[in-house]
Amino acid sequence: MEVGKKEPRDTTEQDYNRKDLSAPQGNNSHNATRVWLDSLEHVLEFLLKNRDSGEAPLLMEQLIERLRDSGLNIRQPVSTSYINTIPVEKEPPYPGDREIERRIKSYIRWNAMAMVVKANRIHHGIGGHISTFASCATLYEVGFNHFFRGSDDNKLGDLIYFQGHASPGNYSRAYVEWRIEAKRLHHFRQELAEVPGLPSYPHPYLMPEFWQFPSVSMGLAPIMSIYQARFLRYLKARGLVQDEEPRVWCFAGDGEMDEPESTGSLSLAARENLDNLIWVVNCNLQRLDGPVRGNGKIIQELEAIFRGAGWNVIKVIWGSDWDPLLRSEHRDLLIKRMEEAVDGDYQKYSVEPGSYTRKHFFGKYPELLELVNHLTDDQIHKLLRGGHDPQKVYTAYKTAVEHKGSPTVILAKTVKGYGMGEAGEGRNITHQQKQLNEKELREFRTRFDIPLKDEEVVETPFYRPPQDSPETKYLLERRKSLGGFVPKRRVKSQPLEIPPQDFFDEFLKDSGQLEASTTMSFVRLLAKLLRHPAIGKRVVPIIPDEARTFGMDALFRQVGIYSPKGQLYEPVDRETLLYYQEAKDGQILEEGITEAGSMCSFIAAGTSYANLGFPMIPFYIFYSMFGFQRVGDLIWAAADSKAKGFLLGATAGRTTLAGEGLQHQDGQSHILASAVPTLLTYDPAFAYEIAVIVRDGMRRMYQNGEEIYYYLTLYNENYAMPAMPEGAEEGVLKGLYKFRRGNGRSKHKAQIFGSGPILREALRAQEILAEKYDISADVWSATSYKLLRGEALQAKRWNMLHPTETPKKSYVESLLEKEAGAFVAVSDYMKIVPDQIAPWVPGGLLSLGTDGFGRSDTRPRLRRYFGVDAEMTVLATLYALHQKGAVPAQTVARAIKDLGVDAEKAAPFFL
Ligand SMILES: Cc1ncc(C[n+]2csc(CCOP(=O)(O)OP(=O)(O)O)c2C)c(N)n1
Ligand SMILES: [Mg+2]
Repeated sequence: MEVGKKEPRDTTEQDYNRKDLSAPQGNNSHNATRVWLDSLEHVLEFLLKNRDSGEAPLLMEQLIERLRDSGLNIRQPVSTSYINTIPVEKEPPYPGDREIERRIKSYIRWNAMAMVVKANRIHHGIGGHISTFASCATLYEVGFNHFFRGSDDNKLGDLIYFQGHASPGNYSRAYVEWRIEAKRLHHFRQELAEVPGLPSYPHPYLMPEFWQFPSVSMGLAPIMSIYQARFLRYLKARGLVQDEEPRVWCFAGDGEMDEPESTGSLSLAARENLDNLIWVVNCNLQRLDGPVRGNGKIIQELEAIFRGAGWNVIKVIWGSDWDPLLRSEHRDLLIKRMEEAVDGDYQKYSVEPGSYTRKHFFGKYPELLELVNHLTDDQIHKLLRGGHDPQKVYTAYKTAVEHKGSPTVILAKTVKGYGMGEAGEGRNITHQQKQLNEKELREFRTRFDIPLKDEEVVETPFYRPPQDSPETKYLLERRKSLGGFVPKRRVKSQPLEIPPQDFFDEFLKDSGQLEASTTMSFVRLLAKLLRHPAIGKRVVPIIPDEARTFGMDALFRQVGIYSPKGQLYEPVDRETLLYYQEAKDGQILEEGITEAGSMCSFIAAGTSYANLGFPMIPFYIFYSMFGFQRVGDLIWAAADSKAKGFLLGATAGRTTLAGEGLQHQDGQSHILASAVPTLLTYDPAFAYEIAVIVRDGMRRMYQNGEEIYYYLTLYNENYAMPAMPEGAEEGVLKGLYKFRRGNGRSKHKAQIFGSGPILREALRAQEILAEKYDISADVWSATSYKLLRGEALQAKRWNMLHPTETPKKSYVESLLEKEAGAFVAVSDYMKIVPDQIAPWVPGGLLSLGTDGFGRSDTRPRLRRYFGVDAEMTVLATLYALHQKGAVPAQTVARAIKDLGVDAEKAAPFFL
């Protein structure tokens, strides 16, 4: 041991008892610490004594606030007092003309209400909502007059997700903006009327010049808005857009926050510092049936969730009328009372007269009762909630747009059905209220000063101030200075030039000895597209943590994984060629395990051609089982959004994905996909089919401007890829073509349709049938039953409606009419997939498929179990021929034995 150095020793119990471990620095600072600790002890003593007074949390909050104000990095508490986040002293002056804005807002309120009332008067039960917009009118109007930026002058406008069922408010504003005419308001929810009406909700598909984002399926708009904001950053990081960054706003309901999609991706928004994103949650404390959190406080609960996730939270709870009360000497007691009351109480206060609130809210404490002595009952009833006070809302929005480093959520307290009075204000029935009687209409008119006479009110006419009125001038000037009207959807982008045919040629050739799966073939094509000098930068590969499963890890190095932070660590596989490379300008969106998030990225990229004026080509590749049945509603929203791009369901097929079992093996996505009208679905078997489909898809979507998108299933079975047969292209795209003829010499004929890797079972069946049963079977590749059916339905409909004219023949009919023998279809999907075309197959179609739950086992065993292997295909062909009288029953019975099929095994359909 060195001389002069003290030997270290363990801390002893006496040390702890001496309580001086916290001040090792020396006597002076030791004493100072002692004093601080003592004073904190006093505070603690005080708090413990006043445990029930509600002062403890307040004091703690004030302390934390002070510490933060003084620049210390203090963690935010997850919840704060039930008061506005921004104190009154920090409110900026209101920049607009409050009076004129109030009048405009009132007219918009009136028309929004009137359009629902009128529609339901004429068509009872047509529906619509009054109370939601009534609660968020101020939240919208402050935005329209001061914040929402339009996209005129070729700028990128703000991207705004409006609360879906508040759509009457948007239509009504468009009307007072002189953008749409009264006749369209008259036809709200009557889109099939002669005068085209207005869609119930924000549907870009149905009103493509107006709506940008579908938002009424609860929870989808919130999650889509996160990935939209993120996609803007992605484009910027990759140097693809240089304009001033638009903001993404999302208006959502408090009930809507219960959807897992609403809150499921909050942490991504915070992690990636999306300060271009602002959510406004309209906390009217009610959902459809009743209170959102009657026994609690939705605003407090949401605050904790958002803060916990790292968001900037701004609570707008109380209107300016409360400011003097909150400035009084009884401030703390008032806050305590505000915190005691639950949302169910607050709902009651909005329904009952002021006397009730005086007695039950303020009356609980004599000091508070006295505090409101100077107010009449009516004044108490009208004490505004923050979300109805333009000053408070403006303050919150201004703070939100100036906030840096994280997304902001504004939790605005409102009253559902505000202004509807007895017809529904704050009542549980308000969500469904579609009618107001004469008295209620008159009260509404009076409350909002609508210039209509008593006798006019009965008719509930729409009202808009004349074009040269101060109100119209004001609101038009406001919109002009903010860059134009919103919402507005416009396709500004130019068509893309698609790579020429020879770019794809390598995929049309025979692969020789080389075996590959359709997944590998697709990945090779994607890698090549990424390298294309013009198109490459527009390709957006999206993967939910499955790149290695699909053999896409080579792309990590080729184009990098997008991360706003770049790569702050050395990846463990750095010395390998294909290491996990994250980069600020990475091109891959590696989303982690979130199919919902990935789908939102797909939508953001797929709508970029319209919403950002810059076409991008997303390729979203996922486990086919976790596509349609997992995020089917987002796939539906993609169609409504007019998204373009390619969805790739990989590891497809109930039997091709061997081993994975019931929860993974997909035999149904093609049937679920068949329900989406603008989705083109394909089940390709070979590399050339994929190349033909992808090329044509790019041509149709990005060159011809068709607003469609694609779903392709990809499999992981390896085999040699054949060359494309002469002239097959048309059939590949239309859904069916002859791949290999039978020998033509045999006694009987048959036609077998195969899809995906199961086409190879059909080819094996072809051989067995020729060798053992003297049957010449032609084998067809059926790439899309959905498309065949769609085209056949068109022809059928035309024929039905034009009975005296020469009937039209569908593609599938003209293709099959000259073919002889029995028709059998086999695929790795449910029988109902090929059955889609059965009505047009001469003599009917016998379909084999994979109905039932999957099992973990080998491919041959699974294919036998579901009855989609070559042997079962042979059997089915024989049976189909027998039914036509061509083959005796004994031949079929013998074949069952010869082919080793167990006829008594239970059918797997319901097992
Ligand atoms: C996924 C989904 N489920 C159910 C509905 C039906 N629905 C429409 S509005 C609504 C209540 C919405 O409550 P909230 O989000 O609080 O909105 P508010 O009208 O109160 O502003 C429901 C259940 C829907 N549109 N979407
Ligand atoms: Mg609500």
